Amino acid sequence: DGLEPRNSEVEQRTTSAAEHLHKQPFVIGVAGGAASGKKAVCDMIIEQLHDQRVVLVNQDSFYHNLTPEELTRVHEYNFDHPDAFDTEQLLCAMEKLKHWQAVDIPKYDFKSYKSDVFPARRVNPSDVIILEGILIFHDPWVRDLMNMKIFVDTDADVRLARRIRRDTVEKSRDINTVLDQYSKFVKPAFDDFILPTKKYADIIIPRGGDNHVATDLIVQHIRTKLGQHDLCKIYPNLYVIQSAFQI
Ligand code: UZR
Ligand code: MG
Repeated sequence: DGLEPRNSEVEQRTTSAAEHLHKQPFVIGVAGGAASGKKAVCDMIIEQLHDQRVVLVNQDSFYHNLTPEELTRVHEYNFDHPDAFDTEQLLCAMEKLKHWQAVDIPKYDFKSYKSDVFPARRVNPSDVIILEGILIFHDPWVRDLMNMKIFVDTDADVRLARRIRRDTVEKSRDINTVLDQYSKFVKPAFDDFILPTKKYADIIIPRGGDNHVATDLIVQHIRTKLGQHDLCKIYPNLYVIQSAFQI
C-alpha cells in the first residue's frame, strides 16, 4: 500500500545519515622482521574480530616489478630495501579505502617477481584495515594513516630458522641461496631499516603469534574504538536529531 514507498524513503535518508556519521576505518599497522610472525598476529586479530569487517593488506603486494636486467641478476636484488616497494601506489590504495572506496590490489608472485599478476584482488572498504609488512613503518605518510602501530619483536635466530623452513619448503629455494640472501640483504636491512622503525610502534609484541595476552589486549582496544562509532549504526537517527537541534 501507499505507506511502503514512504518507509523506504525514510530508510534511505537514515542510511545516508548514518554513512555521514560513519567514521574512517580503523587502520592497524603490523611491522617486524621477515618471518617474525606478523601474519600470525594478524590472523589472531582477524579471528577474534570475527563479527567485524576486517581486511588485510600486505606490503608485499606493492613490490615494484623487476626490470629485465634486474631479473637476470635477481640474487643481487635487495627485496628488503624500502625502495623495493611502490609506496605511492600503497598510499593511493589506502586513501581510497579510508574513504570507503573499493580498490584493486595487485597480487605479487614470488616466482616471477611480478606484481601485476591478474586478476588483482578486489578489496572492499571495512571498519578495520590491517596493513602488514616488514617496512610498513618506514614511510612517514604511511605511518600517518595508522590508528595503531604494532611491532612484532622476535629473536633473530627464530626468524632465521622460520625463514629457512619457509623458503626451502614453501618457496622451494635452495638452502645456500637462502643463507646468502640472509647475510647479504635480510640481516643488514633489518638492522638499517626495520629495527629503527620500532620506535614508532605503540605496542611491541614479543614472540609474535604465540603471544595470546598481547593479541587479547589489542583486540579489546580495537573493540572499544569501534564501539564508539557503532553507536551511529545502532542509532542512525542520531544525525537527524542532531541536525534538527543544530548541535
Ligand atoms: P615476511 N622476498 C622474497 O624472498 N622474494 C621476493 O620476491 C620478495 C620478497 C622476501 C623479502 C623479505 N626478501 O625478506 C621477506 N628477501 O620476503 C618478507 N630477500 O618476509 O613475509 O615475513 O614479511
Ligand atoms: Mg609476508
